[in-house]
Amino acid sequence: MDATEAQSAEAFFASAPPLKDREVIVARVEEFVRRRLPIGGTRMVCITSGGTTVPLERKCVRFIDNFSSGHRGAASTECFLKAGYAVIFINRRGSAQPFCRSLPEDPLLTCFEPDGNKGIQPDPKHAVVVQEAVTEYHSALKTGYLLHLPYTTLFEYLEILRIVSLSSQQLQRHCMFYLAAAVSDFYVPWNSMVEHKIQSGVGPMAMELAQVPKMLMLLRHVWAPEAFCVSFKLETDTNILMKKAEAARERYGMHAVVANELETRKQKVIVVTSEGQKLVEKDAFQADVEIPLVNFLIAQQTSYIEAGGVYV
Ligand code: 9Z3
Repeated sequence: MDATEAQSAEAFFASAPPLKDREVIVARVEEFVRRRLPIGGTRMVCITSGGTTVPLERKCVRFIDNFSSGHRGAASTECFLKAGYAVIFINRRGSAQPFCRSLPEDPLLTCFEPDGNKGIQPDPKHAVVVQEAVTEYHSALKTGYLLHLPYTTLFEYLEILRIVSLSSQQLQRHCMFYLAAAVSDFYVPWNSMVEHKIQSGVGPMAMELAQVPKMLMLLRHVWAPEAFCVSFKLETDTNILMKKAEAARERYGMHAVVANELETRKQKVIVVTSEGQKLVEKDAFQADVEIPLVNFLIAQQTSYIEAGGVYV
């Protein structure tokens, strides 16, 4: 990567607002990574999920958002945990969570009912799914296999991703990055952002957005150069999807790029690796396309580890 790219990334972080609870997050990540040592035991994956927001005002009333329900990240977290991986789940506050995908939309209000004695009890209609979700989630937390780090803004997302990747360097090829979050390409730099709510009634408004530095490049080559890196490419125009995915793999040196089209993303994806393109589809017996996708990527990482890093 060239010096200008590294400089613009440094400038981004230097001007970003301070990350709330930074020390706590760093300590939790370091402890989580330490539990995976010595290398060769449990592998670790960092899954990003949901869409980042780009605030337009420091005291933020308005923001730009990127689409992602968080389903891909939540389902994949479940699959990696089942496969024995330790998972750092970086997700957008309020987006889908692992083990909760079969709960109704407002689980707290719908799954519980008054017991007639000033207390509450699970509604029998939902008792089984609630019990499964709570048991599986808490068991993953208690056994130290799941670390959940929520974000809202693009600034928080990139700060947390940098903390995790720098910390995970020591896991070398036994760490995977699975970057399913929908990350904004444009933003308003903090030092040029207005403090108060932008006023209306003054006619049309023009706003210039800066380009977000290419952090995938930094992650891959500087922050965690040995980790197995998987990024996602989302398009709505299928005619350009594969070209963009191939270009992303080459440009950023990703080990795999998962190409998906918005409308069919839950049924099929195409994974681009140095070996070519692989169609991964959900079959009639699988609940989610993430099951075959995660299995395929785990096998790819195994080859990467066994090849001693000579892979790309
Ligand atoms: C994806 O492509 C994800 O698969 C989806 C998942 C966001 C489509 P859902 O959360 O959807 O299950 O509703 N994520 C990456 C999207 C993205 O922003 N990629 C960037 C790009 O395409 C590269 S990092 O330029």
